[in-house]
This record gives sequence, C-alpha cells and structure tokens, in this order.
Amino acid sequence: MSSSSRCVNFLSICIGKKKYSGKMAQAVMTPQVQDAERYFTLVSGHRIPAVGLGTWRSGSRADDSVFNAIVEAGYRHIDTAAEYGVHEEVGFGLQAAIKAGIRREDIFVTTKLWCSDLSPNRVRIGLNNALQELQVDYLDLLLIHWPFHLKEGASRPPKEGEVLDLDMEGVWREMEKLVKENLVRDIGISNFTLKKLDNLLSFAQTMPSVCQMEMHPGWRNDKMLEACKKNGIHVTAYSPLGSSDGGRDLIHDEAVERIAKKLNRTPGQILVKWAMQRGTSAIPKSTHLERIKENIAVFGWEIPVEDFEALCRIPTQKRVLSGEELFVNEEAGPLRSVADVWDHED
Ligand code: NDP
Ligand code: 1BO
Repeated sequence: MSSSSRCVNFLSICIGKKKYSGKMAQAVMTPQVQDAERYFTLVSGHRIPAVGLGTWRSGSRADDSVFNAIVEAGYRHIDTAAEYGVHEEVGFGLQAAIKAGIRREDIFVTTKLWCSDLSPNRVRIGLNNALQELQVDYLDLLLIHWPFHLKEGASRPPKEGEVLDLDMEGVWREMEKLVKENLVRDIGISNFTLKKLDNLLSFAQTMPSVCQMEMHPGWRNDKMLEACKKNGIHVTAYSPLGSSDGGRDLIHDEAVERIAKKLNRTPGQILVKWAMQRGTSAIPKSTHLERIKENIAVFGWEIPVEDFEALCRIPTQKRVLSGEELFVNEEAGPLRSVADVWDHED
C-alpha cells in the first residue's frame, strides 16, 4: 500500500511499564481491492496475509518490531516460534497493537512446536505454553517446526541418543484435536520433504493448510512448491531475503539489484514480490522500522515476466538452513549427514 492511500493518527499505548508509540496507519482503499492482493486463501477457507513479519533473531526488539509492523506498517501476520525465545516480546507487541485498536481477529498469528514437544503427550503442553507466552487465547496457525523429535535440552549438534523416534501420526492427531477445540484455526508443517509430506497425507484427517519452507531465488525449492500446490497446501517462504543467518546475500545479488533499479524498487521489495508472484506468502524479518515498512510496500505493482524469469534462473541453488547443526550426528546418527535430514531429495 502506498503512503498516499493511508490516513495517519499518532498514538501512545502503555503495556506494563513500557510505552509503545507510533503513527497509526489506516487503510482508506476499499477492503475488496486490498484483499485480493493482500491475502491467500487456505484449504480450510481461512485467509493468510501475503506478507508477514519474521521474528527469528529479533531478541528484545521483537516487541517494538511487532507493534510497529502492525500499527505503523499495516502487517497483519506475525510469524514466530517457541525456539526463537521471543514469544513474550511478541505477546507484548500484539497486546499493544490490540490496545491501539487493531482487532485480534484481524491479526494472523503463527507459531511452531519445537522438536522437544514433538511427541503426542507434549503437543498440548507446547500449545498451552505458546498461548500463555503470546497472551492470546487461540492461534491462527500452529506448525511442526522441523520433523524431528529431540530430547529436551538436546545439544547442538545432538549427542548420541538425543534424536528420538518420531511418532508423526500421533503428533498430528493431537494437533487435529486442537483444531476441533478451536484452540488453533489451522495446522501445518515446515522443513518437510516430499517423502515426509506423502507420509503425512497418508493419514491426515485434517489437511496441513500451510507448508513453511526456505525459499528465495537462491533456493527455489520448486519440487516442494509443486507438491504443495498439487495438494492444495499453501506455501510460506521463509528467509525470503536470503536469511538472518547471513547465509546468502541476495540483497546485493547482481540480478536482484539490476531489477530493483529498473523497477525503481528496493532489492528487499523485489525478493518479497518474487515470492508472492510464485503464489507463496513471505515472512521477511527486520527489527528496523524503515525496512519493516519497505518490505511490505509490495502491493499495486508487478515484476514483469522477463524479470521474474531472470530471478528464477539465478544459479547456485543452495539451502542456507541445512539443519546440520540442529540434527546431524555423523558418528551416532540417526541423521548422519545433511542429505539424511532432507531424505536425499536435494
Ligand atoms: P530474512 O530472509 O527475512 O532476512 C532477514 C535479514 O535481512 C535480517 O538480517 C534483516 O536485518 C535483513 N533485512 C530485512 N529487511 C531488509 C531490507 N529491506 N534490506 C536489507 N536487509 C534487510 O531471514 P530470516 O531467516 O529471518 O527469515 C524470515 C523469517 O522466517 C524468520 O524471522 C522466521 O520468522 C521464519 N523462519 C522460519 C524457519 C523455519 O524453520 N520454519 C527458518 C528460518 C526462518 P535487520 O533485522 O537488521 O533489518
Ligand atoms: C533454530 C530454528 C531455525 C529457524 O526457524
């Protein structure tokens, strides 16, 4: 949305001892016009905003980032995870935004079950912790963060015996119950392979609505995108700018920079828009207000086909997040290599 399509009020909100201040952006375009571009519809019938705020590595700035993203920049989707250690900060930001007048039902909150909660008897505990820390009484989307079961407090990389058997069917059944009880509106997956997706679909009674995967022009991950599309599963692109991990500097990629200059946009906007034009939502992370605003200024324009295709031809396809540090134990296994993590599909 361009700044000319907004009217602005200044506001100041107190949550506990902290004051949240900002300029409140209010859309003045008709809702129908905004919605067509701003949302994707999930298999459940619910809608997911096309752009969300990532919170990995946001640390103590997560509360201000969330508040500013919602109130000042117009975001309606916040992506977080128990493992990011920022649930409480995200909760403060959400509460401040709600106090500022944004309705809870207009904000899409995604979080993820960490690997130590991936057993049937831990799913509800993980959910309850998330609800309490985020100060919400339901989640819009609960994802399996990574499809591996780790012992509580597992080392990185895991020691022998710290990667446990995973009862995926049992875990999914428990997640399905959370949907029936209206504690979670949609359930989904992340970091899955074709093999793991096929297995899940063989027993799922409630379809995964969303699959979150690393996706950017440096790791297109076309196979998973196609498989998800075929099964009606919406894909969210994580690390759409090339990752907080400093892994792939797409912001300074020659093709991205050239196209940004040609279209009079920023590299960040080109990368987010590329994700959207592939039919995926994207969750760029930033703790800087100007970048938060920049990354969502992606509506009302398109990347022309030839430039979109040039971005799809960027060579050196490589994951940034391989999962090696999290799950691989070369000597003891059960995952002895990155190839094992991804079922030898890359
Ligand atoms: P991103 O691809 O979003 O990149 C974030 C990095 O880019 C940060 O260093 C940020 O710095 C910088 N940045 C942000 N905007 C701009 C801009 N406009 N111009 C230049 N630099 C910019 O990385 P993430 O890996 O964080 O992915 C996004 C989100 O996806 C995560 O935060 C998390 O919520 C989710 N995720 C999910 C995973 C999963 O396993 N399901 C795995 C990884 C991520 P700064 O903050 O200083 O602006
Ligand atoms: C440690 C978790 C990886 C980012 O989602």
